[in-house]
Amino acid sequence: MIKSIKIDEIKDSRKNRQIRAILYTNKGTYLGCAPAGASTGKYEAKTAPNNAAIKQFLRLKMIKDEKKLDSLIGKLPANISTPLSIAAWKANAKYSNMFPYPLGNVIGGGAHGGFTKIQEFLVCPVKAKNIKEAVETNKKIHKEVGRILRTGKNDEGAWKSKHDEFVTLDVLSKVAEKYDAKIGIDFAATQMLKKGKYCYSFGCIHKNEQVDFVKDLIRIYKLFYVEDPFEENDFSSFKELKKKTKCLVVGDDLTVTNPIRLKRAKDSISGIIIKVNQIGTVSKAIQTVNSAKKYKITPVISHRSGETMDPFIADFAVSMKAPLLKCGIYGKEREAKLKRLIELWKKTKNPKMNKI
Ligand code: 2PG
Ligand code: MG
Repeated sequence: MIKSIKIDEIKDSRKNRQIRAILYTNKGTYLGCAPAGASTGKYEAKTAPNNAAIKQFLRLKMIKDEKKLDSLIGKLPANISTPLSIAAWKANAKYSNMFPYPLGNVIGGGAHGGFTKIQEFLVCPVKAKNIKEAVETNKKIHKEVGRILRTGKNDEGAWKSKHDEFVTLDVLSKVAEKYDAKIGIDFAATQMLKKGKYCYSFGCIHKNEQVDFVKDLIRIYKLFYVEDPFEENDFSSFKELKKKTKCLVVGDDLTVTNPIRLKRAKDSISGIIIKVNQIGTVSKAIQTVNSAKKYKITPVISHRSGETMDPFIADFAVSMKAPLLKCGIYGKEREAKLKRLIELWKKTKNPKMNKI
């Protein structure tokens, strides 16, 4: 039972102010924080200025039962419903013994800062036997790539490459291979589209050429994962690519954790990004994860570019038996999630790495 709820503001990794909810219950105290995206999808749940969002919540009657909280806050702006919903979920969290592989952001660009127009170059330590080894492998890759690129880091603690996408992929694939890790890309393609062309740092290619171009990248760099390779309404190109490849074809801005958009995308994708603040509440995100599993689509629990110290996504990924947790590698907000995975592994009876 909820005794009281406190709402305040904290700064995220970009120093923007985000809402935090603190739930005092008879079982204990639970926190939830709102993260924030930079490359947000058009169909994500709407937010409101923090003050206005908090006011809307305060107008609701006092809520006593944390299990009922989600349904009452579902219509509030996502920047207030998300932290409340996360805090309430923690009060009743149930875990599995299946751990996700960390999908780590090594090099970045696009809306997160950097020269490449591709937003994220990711690695996944698919051969790691336990979570500690997995986290450490990603760290080693990040460090070694940094020594080669010799640049600064962006919003997600990923290196800003000063090379074009091809040279960047050459660098990453060499290092990843050394550590038996696979690589992936988040194009965040909506942000790349200019007058019917997808623009890379090496130049632009016509929209209609993108399926074949992505297919070539998958083959050349042995990619196991491509996220948002097409803009957020292009269900048919996703579908065409899915037919032509075994690589995970993942929707983010396309699907925005929304069960209705997922249903429309079920033949277009083989993986789906899950971000609670895209849909507003944990219960709706759980609904999307469960539908994805029904369609044999891999759920990928994900951070946002603006993150807080809340490790929630680590707990959520273990609870939902998600095979992948997409998170940065460097920076205290990212490391809080990775540390939490290791802590949970130690607490779990018979822990296992999930199958991708
Ligand atoms: C993404 C995310 C996280 P943002 O596109 O997948 O990396 O970015 O939070 O800016 O939407
Ligand atoms: Mg994305």
